[in-house]
Amino acid sequence: MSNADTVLLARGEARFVGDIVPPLDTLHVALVVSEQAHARLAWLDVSAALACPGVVAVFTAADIPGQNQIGNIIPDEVLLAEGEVHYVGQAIALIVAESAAAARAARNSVAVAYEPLPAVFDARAAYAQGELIQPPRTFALGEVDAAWQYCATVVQGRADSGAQEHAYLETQVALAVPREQGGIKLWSATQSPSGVQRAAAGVLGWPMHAVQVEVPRLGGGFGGKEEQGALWACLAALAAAKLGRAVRLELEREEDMRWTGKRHPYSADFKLGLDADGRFLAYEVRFFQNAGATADLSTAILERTLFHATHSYYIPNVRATAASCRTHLPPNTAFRGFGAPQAAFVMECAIDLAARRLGVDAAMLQARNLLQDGDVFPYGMAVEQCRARRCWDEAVQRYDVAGLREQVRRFNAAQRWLKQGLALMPVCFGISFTNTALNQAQALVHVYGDGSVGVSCSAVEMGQGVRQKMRALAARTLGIPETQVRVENTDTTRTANMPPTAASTGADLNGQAVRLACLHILERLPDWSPAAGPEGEQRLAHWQACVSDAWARRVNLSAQAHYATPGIGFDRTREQGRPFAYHVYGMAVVLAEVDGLRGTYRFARVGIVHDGGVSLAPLIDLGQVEGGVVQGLGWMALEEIRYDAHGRLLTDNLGRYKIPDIHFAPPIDVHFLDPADNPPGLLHSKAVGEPPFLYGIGGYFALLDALRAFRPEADWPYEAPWTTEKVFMALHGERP
Ligand code: MTE
Ligand code: LUZ
Ligand code: MOS
Repeated sequence: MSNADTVLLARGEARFVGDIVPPLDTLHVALVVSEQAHARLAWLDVSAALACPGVVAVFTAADIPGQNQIGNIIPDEVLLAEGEVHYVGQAIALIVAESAAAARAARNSVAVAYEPLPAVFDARAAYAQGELIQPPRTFALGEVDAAWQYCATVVQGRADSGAQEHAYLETQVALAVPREQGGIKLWSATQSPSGVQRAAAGVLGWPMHAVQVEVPRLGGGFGGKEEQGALWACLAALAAAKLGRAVRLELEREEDMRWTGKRHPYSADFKLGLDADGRFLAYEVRFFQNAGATADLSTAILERTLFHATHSYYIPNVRATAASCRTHLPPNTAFRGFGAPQAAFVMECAIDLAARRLGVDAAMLQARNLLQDGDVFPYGMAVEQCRARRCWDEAVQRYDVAGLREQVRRFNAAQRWLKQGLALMPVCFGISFTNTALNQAQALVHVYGDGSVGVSCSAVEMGQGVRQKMRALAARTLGIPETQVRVENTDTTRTANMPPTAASTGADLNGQAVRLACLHILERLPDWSPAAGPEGEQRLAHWQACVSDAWARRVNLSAQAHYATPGIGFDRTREQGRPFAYHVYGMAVVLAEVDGLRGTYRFARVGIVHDGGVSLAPLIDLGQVEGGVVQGLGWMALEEIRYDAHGRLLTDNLGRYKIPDIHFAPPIDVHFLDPADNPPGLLHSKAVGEPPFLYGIGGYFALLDALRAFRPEADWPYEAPWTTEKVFMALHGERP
């Protein structure tokens, strides 16, 4: 089954927010942002900007009619700076003009005077100063302090992973158009239409019903528009509401890179204890998360880090502590994996260090400690339907890991300047929003008089194929051809109180709701059987007859449905519960090759066995796995975010910040586990969006393995990413 959306995208026919033709009198905006990471705003004068040609208005915090607040989980984020600024790029004033060029030209006419305040950019430094977003949290299992004495080996170390730019193709964008009776319609590139609706209503001091949000589709989100679409939509809404004219706001690439948050960098201290057989007995880990200047989603991300602290392994005695540290960087935010990759990276570093100490293969320790049914996660949930071992065994066999190892050994013995390295990377990822309340979705299905069907739901299409999945699912449930089904844009007037499309739950939650709505309609069509009856053209004619007959009998041909994931919940006072509906498992084999003279490298091959359940759309899921791995490899290898000493982003374009391209992407073989039922999933499917990102972590260790072939004695710090510069210095710089 192909993805109808892909055809639209390939032909350039897909319509994004930027493709909406705005009203003739639409105004454009430019932002005045902070040039300082932390400062008191001593003086702000916009009068000269107001006098610039084409400028219609300049708005500051004082002009906000409702609340100057868009923080969602914690109300600590102002829309426009008031009194102080907390990061370079924070919005201070909004210039509204007849053209984007006129608005931008007026930017330098806004006078801002800063009184600098001390700034901190490092998570551990912020922690030392007590700058926390919330008190640290701890997940614990067993008796970790008592367990060390029973360990035959104990290793301790530190692991650091870096930030990551979302690099969605479509930058942040919004269009706000005033409606009659007051009110406003927003087209927003957001993963969270209801979140944008709530934030804009708050800023304007209006009830939510006065703000309609429509999302046509996103040119990629990857988490970067889960929370951070709101700021731009609210700014556009503010100007439109104040002026009674349409307002469009679109960031340029460098603005987007400088002003929006990234994946959270983490620093961690770990301690892992093993018995004489290589079984993990005790694990202690402390995470320092660099949250940036405001909470954003940091606390939720920190929570997912804790849930994935032990990753794919069973450890009977665990203490995992995590602190979300407030720094003067743009607020870091959701990014595919949502804190879990950062946790898994630390666990794998601990295993690598233990393997090195013991002189064994890391794979031996990984395999020995894999999760299995009957184990328990540190948060109290039992391991059920565990596929860790099956994925591991199938991958080891399918990709002939023993043969590969021998091949690498021979290659490395024969080559002087090229060395290969191999790593195995299991994956275990919990599915459901860890904030239980978010695990709900709505659908609205209309069967029109001619038998064609319109489906609306809470899911936002961002390239992950959820629209095609919903279309196929509705067609299959109703027993009609896909061509009869259209999936509408996500819109707050059609489905309300939506969670963001995130946590890989989009297809799961919305598919359940769409299916329920379709089933409601089927109940009212007694003459129609979705599974039986005539085939071909006759079948469609029969469907159409049933529909028009039902209409004549005054039967309701529309249905609304709501789905809430059953059986989940988490008690934050005890840090125990069952937060996830199920887990996704998998296993990757990653082969890397390093050029020791240049420090360059390539990933030669990736083989994956993925536990995808019974797929709703195999081609889409394949694309999700491939895309996820490449994005993960980029995070671990190429992509390095750098700020200068004043908190200004240096890597602010795609020349200075290197993301994976088609030349970087290795050949990837993906095998979906089969059979693979999944009772808690929609028609036995499994969520697929985020888990494959974690396979990319294998890239870090494959490179490390290759580097050790050059310098077996070296102990490099566990610091991702392995950029070419770092690889070069590791081989030719000072000995660590
Ligand atoms: N795939 C594409 N092409 N574009 C995206 O923005 N986002 C990822 C993943 N795959 C993304 C993507 C992230 S972070 C999530 S949470 C899921 O898709 C969201 O979609 P789903 O819940 O429907 O899987
Ligand atoms: N968003 C969120 C998420 O609010 N809660 C989550 O658990 C989550 N997980 C992954 C991605 N986004
Ligand atoms: Mo994805 S990080 O849940 O948007």
